Amino acid sequence: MKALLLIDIQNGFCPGGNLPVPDGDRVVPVANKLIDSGKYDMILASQDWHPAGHGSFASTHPGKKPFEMGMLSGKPQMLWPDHCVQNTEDAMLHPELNADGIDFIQQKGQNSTVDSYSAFRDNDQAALTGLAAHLRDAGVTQLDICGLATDYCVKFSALDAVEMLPGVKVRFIEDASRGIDPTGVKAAVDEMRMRGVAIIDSKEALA
Ligand code: VGL
Ligand code: ZN
Repeated sequence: MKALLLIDIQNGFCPGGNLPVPDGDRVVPVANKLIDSGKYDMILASQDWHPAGHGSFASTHPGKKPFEMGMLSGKPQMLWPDHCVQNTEDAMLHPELNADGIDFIQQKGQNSTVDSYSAFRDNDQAALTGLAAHLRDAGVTQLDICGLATDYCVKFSALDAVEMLPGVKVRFIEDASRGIDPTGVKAAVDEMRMRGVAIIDSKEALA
């Protein structure tokens, strides 16, 4: 049972969005090729889905600017521009992504008091989204992960997949992903590899 998990391929993380990842939209044609390939039994997508005034937004912290560190519920937190606010254009999946091919959408980040990079659980690891149980119940044995952003939501999702789904082969599809910071991307790929995530490209995924 092979599943593909597309992370946060939303307007907000593409050029023109509120938290644009460089070349973020370039993952869309690659993701569509994967969706249309027939290689996957199940295709899932995550959607960053914040309430207005979320605690990860710099605008919520007087005197703070985006990309500065702040505190959230007593823990250090990277402060972001307002992004992916529920029901706004910024939060919609990229319009060219083949949404008809997606079987299940996992929203995340709804709790204002904690950020949720991973599609599986909040950053403090207290609350689960239910995605791990969903994949377990479906009998998934291989999970390919890609999307935006490599150094944040993709990395944390892949590391949680390894930890929360023992026995499942987890692979990161590099050319179907883009990151925010080049140094962070390199560290993220190294960390994923070290923790047992296979690093592949879409050609290998489609082979
Ligand atoms: C993300 C920062 C804040 C991501 C989401 O999708 O990587 N990054 N929220
Ligand atoms: Zn977010």
